[in-house]
Amino acid sequence: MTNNKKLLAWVDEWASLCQPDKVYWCDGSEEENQRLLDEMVASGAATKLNEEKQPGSYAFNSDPSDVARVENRTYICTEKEEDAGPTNNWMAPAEMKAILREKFKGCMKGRTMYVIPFSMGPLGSDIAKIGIEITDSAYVVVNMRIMTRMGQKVLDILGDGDFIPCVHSVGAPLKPGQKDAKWPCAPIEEKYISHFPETQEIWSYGSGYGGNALLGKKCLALRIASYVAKQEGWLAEHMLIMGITNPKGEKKYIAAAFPSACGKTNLAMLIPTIPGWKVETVGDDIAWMKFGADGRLYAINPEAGFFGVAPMTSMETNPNAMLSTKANTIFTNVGVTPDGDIWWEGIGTECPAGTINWKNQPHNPDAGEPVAHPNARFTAPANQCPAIDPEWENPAGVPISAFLFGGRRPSTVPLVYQAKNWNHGVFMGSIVGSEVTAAAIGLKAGVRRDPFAMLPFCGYHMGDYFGHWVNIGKIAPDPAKLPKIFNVNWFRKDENGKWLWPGYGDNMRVLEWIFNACDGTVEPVETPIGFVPNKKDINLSGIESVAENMDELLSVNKEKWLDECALIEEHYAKFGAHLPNELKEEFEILKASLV
Ligand code: SAT
Ligand code: MN
Repeated sequence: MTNNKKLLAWVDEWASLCQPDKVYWCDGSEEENQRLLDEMVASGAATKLNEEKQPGSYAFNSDPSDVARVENRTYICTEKEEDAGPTNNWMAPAEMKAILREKFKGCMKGRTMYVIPFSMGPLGSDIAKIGIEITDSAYVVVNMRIMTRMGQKVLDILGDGDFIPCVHSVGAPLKPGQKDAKWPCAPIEEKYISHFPETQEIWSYGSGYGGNALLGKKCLALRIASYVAKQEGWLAEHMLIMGITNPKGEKKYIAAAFPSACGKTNLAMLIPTIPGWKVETVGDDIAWMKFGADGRLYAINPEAGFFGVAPMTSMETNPNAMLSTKANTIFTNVGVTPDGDIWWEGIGTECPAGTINWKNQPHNPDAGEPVAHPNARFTAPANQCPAIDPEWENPAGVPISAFLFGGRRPSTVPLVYQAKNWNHGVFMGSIVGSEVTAAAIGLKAGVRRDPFAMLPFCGYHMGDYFGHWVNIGKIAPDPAKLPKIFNVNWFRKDENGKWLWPGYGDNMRVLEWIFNACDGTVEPVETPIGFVPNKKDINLSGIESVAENMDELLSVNKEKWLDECALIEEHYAKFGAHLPNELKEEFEILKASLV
């Protein structure tokens, strides 16, 4: 319970607007969690999985219209349209609030309004931020309990202090006696994922899925936090954080940005295929970073769990993720086998006959439809990861030695290259592109520019965000201690569409080169786009057959890069006067070096 007057008044105000049957304050206890899960099993919303195979775990199927983030229904509501920039949907705050007040009116009829106090970041850490989410979804409550530090302990720390108010409804009020849907939600055109960065508020209506509904994640820890970070001179980024230890026992942390569903979770939990190296996981999706007293940049993972893509995750591809999900895990849109186990494409076993697919139908192998939705997810507690880093909850964070950017690029972009300096690295981040994946609804296939993998997550003008990155280089207490910047591309293909690089645990070979490049112990090759490795410096022992692909993997084809420049030109044109001069200069240098 709480005596926080602002909080009590805010909850009252929303309860009288949304008109739930009751208001329930979540304490975060095991007992509460079990009760909510039992209720959802009883109502048919959840399936309890086999207690032997998946103890404490549950499966949910979403509505087919509610399977991922909806970018065209996601809004940044700043007073001035220009401040949201060309890459965000914009509406004036007053206009959006007027629309949404109408929608929220009575929207929780027949439901419970849950109040979820949560902390992004270790409890009580001075980098952490407290949010309060009100929601009419018990599914959201049990997921938030895994993804954040949640419950009474957060209220105790909050005291009379300030919090970020987050309002969520699935947008499906019940009439008296009406039977609830298995996954209630509103039609796509009625969904609104709205952010008010200037007043630090989040109002989300109509979706129950992932980043649309678990408001601590993309909404708070990225869209609102990126805005706050710019004001305050720190970084809120769509990055995994991992620790890498070399055979001599030396350890470095790196942070890496890739668009959704490009393998961040796999990289964060990688098991090296070269002897003597160790990888440990701090986070798989979001990094908040501030300069420490020693002048280095320190990162925390604001989350407490993993909301990872299930398909293609297996004991082969990512044993640490599989083991993280072995108990106390929520699965959304996976298949459920007749003996109550989970199944998805690429899990590494044959699909048992009689498996129920994500649409809650018996799987028909002849119908050509997948068992799991391509964006099916697991929600698993981070502390269940066998490779969790001993420092992962250190409130001071971990020191970052390198940033990696990347995406899915079948051609043009080499396996790895290093920036020449900070601003060149910012340029690299600003031009990241990737083939579209299933993590968002309604995107056209093909390569799309996704600068810093922040396109759907930046809470303000993307051009100003580039400027903020340039500025971080300027305000760094000691520029020599800034992280080195690299771009990687595990997804290069040959002309027959075959992968040129084995990926997964073998990505350690590229990380080894990056680790050594940070120490300056390898001699890279200068190209127009940056420094690529000397072939001999990539360790191929055990995968000798890849040697024949290395020329192609490390090649920088001038023709292709000139084509790329035309695309960068188009991309950059969007930012107008907000594009920093430093990046224009970097672009000019690149173009000049290609002709
Ligand atoms: O649904 S989420 O936004 O949390 C997942 C993702 O797109 O990365
Ligand atoms: Mn993500």
